[in-house]
Amino acid sequence: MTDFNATRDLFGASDSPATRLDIAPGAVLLRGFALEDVQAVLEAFHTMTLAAPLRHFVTPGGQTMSVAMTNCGEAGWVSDRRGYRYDRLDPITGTPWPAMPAPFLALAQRAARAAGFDGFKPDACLVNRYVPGARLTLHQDKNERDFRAPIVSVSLGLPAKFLFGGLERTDKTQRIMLHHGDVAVWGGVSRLAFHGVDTLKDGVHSATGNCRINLTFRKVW
Ligand code: MD6
Ligand code: FE
Repeated sequence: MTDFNATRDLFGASDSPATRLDIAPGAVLLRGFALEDVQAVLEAFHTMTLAAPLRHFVTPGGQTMSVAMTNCGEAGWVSDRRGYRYDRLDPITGTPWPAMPAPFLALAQRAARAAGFDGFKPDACLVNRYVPGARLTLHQDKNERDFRAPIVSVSLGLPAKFLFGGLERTDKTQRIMLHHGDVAVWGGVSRLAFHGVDTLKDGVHSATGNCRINLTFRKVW
């Protein structure tokens, strides 16, 4: 199936168990890259979701999304009947999104550098929570203003099957399992590739319980 080029210990501390896999030009998977940050990142996740609770957005078509979402950073991704967009304010609280926690920013910048995108300055982190049965249909991330910056995507908790296609919705998709601690970094000619997440299978993970948490860092403005 997928023709991965795996290279062990290309980056990071010499005792890092991380492995780097090329998914497509500009798209790499850093297996286990976030493991050393997990404790601090999950603590920050719990604190920030108290200020900006996870919620189920409604798509412009009127469907309630199965994935629960929230944001931190200056720009937050929101959806309602009027469309998808980024907003400075949380529509639930009417206040700015919580600041990006330091452990989030540090991890995102370390991963971007390891993937060859030095100087990444994310101003948005979309936080996704999947419970068994939740899925994300094929989409492009194209509401950001600047496509030169990559997206850094951190997976925590239950594993999920990531679908990675091409620049057309109908292009063939690769299927890649994303595990606890994996980080995908995604830019260059793959920046606008269609992608999605297959229906989450039931299970329990020691770090998150019965769910998968995904953090995607973007440069929006
Ligand atoms: C997820 N991720 O993994 C959803 N988008 O839960 C995304 O939609 C995504 O992982 C752009 C780049 C990487 C991603
Ligand atoms: Fe996406």
